[in-house]
Amino acid sequence: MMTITKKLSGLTTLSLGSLLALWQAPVMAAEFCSDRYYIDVRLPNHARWDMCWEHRSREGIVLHKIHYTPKDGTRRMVLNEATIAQIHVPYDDNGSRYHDVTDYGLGGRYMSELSPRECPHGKLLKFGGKRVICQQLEDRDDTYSYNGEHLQGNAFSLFSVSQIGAYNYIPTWRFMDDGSIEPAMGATGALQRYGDSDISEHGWLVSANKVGIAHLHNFFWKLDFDLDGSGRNDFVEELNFTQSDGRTVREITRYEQETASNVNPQTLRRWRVVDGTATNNRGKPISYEIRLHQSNQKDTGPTTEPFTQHDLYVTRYRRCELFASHNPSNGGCKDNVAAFVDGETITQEDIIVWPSTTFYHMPRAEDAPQMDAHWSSISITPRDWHDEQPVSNDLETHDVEIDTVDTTDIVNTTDTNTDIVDTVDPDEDNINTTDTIDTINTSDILNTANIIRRLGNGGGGSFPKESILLLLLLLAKRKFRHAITNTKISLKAGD
Ligand SMILES: [Cu+2]
Repeated sequence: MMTITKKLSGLTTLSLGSLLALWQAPVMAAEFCSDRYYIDVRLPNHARWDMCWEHRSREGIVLHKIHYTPKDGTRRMVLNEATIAQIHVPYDDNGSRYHDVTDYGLGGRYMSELSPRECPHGKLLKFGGKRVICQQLEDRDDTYSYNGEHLQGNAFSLFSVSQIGAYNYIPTWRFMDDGSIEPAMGATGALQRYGDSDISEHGWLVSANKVGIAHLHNFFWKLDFDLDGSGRNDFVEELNFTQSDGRTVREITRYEQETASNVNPQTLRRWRVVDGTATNNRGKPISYEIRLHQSNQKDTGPTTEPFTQHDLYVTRYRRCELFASHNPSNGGCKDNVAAFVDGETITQEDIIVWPSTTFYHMPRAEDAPQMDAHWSSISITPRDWHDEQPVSNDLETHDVEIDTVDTTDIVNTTDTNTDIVDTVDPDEDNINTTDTIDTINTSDILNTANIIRRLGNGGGGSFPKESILLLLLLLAKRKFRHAITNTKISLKAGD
């Protein structure tokens, strides 16, 4: 999809004289997919994420070729593919044991059409004419708050909604300005199964003689890490921390073969996917760390559900290994992720990580007739990907780059009333020229300056620098309008 964002984000980085050339330049096609399925987001503080997306009937929204570019840093691939691999929902009365992704599916007719109201200040992405993804910019936690300096962190998120039975699932991916990724799953809607009071020990009485049957939601993700773009030189480590006599000692075990592992609160266990070649400027291998920080509830199901025995699996890539359970086993493929772990070496092989987390849902009276969203998530954070804290507001060490702020950012963060861009006009896939004429107005420029001030020195402001920026932007605005007027026809043709 050709978005105005790409053009405008570059607008203020160019000299005013080259403005016209910029506007007429063709938009560079996405590297791995058509523009329509390409997402390219630059966060207000310079970090950039770009990726492709795909709709599948079972997995729903699948993300591909996920690249992260730190502020002033190198664009590198993190994940070749990221997807939901199963939602397994066994009920306490053993009356149902759902495998929602394979038995039903997150995509196709189960995927809901999103309304603009569900995506405030965001952008709706369409599949086959249906609005299926909401893309939003959002604040995250503080990047830091230290010695009187404060920097608000930001992120962008993608979510879709799938209705399966009475449940609405909300698969969500959050991409942070510091390179962190948070895959999350929300579940709302209504309780799926009730019984009468003779099975009350399997649930909770939510109204007269009506028991909401308790159940587990086991969420599985499938993460194909290809750090720095190469799939075959990544390896996986398990990190444990053993406490003894007041000291804690780190132990690192590198997986040589396919492995199933568990959360271990006693050893503070986490895992790390490490690139075999690329290092940061300090010579440390770049890596991403995986923590299952919500796995304080665990399902250990019957022997017919061996995939519940472990919390995280590491396997060698096989084309037919798609789902954590109920995997299509025709053609000799195994049925579930526990069976995928069959002793194969993972050295110099493309590695897949299958993290999971469990939510035990014991119904409450408050869950009927509708229930609130309950959320489960896992944590994927960079370790030695950077040389230091990658998000900085120090404009003295980084050139004053006005391109931090593009119009999308402005709309999403400070100027929600403007009718710019499809961020607030979800019915349109593409921007038309009428939209663009409005894109920069004086209030936006003022907002831009505000954002620069915030980025520049935590709100204190440095008047002369901003005055220059403001002047440049005002000049840019005049030139820009002129450029648009002159190139309206060529833009339409190129669109
Ligand atoms: Cu539930």
